[in-house]
Amino acid sequence: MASNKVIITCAITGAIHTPTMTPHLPITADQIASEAIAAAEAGAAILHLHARNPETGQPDQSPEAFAAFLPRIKQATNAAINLTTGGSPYMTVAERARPAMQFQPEVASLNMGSMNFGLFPLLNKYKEFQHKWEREHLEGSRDLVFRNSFKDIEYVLEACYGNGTRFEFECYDTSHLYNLAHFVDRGLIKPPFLVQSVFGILGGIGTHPEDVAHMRRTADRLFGDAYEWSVLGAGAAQFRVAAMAAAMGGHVRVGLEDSIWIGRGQLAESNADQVRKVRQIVEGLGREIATPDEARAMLALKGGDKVAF
Ligand code: KMH
Ligand code: ZN
Repeated sequence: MASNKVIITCAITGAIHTPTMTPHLPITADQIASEAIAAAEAGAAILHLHARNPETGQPDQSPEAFAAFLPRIKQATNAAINLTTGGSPYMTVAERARPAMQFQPEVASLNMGSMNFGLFPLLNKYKEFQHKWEREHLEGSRDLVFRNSFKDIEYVLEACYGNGTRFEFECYDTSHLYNLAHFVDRGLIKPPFLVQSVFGILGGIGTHPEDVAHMRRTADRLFGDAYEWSVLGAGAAQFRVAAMAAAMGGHVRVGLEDSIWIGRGQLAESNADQVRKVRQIVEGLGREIATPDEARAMLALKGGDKVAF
């Protein structure tokens, strides 16, 4: 870890949660833009963005859907924009990579291995849904493989690397760290790189402190000083995992993409509230949060003026 400063990434809306789960899930371009701007103002240095259909709230990976909010966010904040190439696990990698290819962001996510992606336990929490697609989205995950083959990963790397886009490597288990090491060994990934270790997705590693320590020590052994370690805790584990990482010198990711909660049984009313809460944890430990430009320096990002939006 090059610096003691903590990069806060905020993931504004994602493709996991559905409109029925919380009235605070950003869905329209306006909501996504204003939530992203507020999250940056609260201290997020990187904004991880998905798009949604404004009427139904369904994940929408069309470049047009992203074009509806990207310029506004860029003009209003200095935060580094991170576009998803994960989209929804139901999409093909070609579809998923289109926004990052077109808009050439400073950062894009890249999922480092195929896996089960079990959202179906969420069905037990909701009896009715506002939209038909929501139940299908959750139930379909019982028989879903989130596909990220070596060929898929090569596709995204080759499609985006030439644009100067660098990656938030989503690693949901130690095997994904070894996959990442494979691409580093092939010279396809250059340091410094951001490892976003994901805890608590059903199909990936758990959220126990031993899971967090194991991912950290495995990444340290594989990558040494070549990487920056960040953590993402899904659902109720979000702040517990963030606190562990902040105490261990890592960076943190929050946002309604990964958790709709701000406390036990309490819905987060905004992404900015989650940023403020994790900032309190980080600063309470005597660490400082990184500005967007400090994050750019740590991750060798190309600068907000070199994007194609
Ligand atoms: N939803 C997170 C668990 C992506 O967008 O590429 C991981 C993620 C994947 O954000
Ligand atoms: Zn995402």
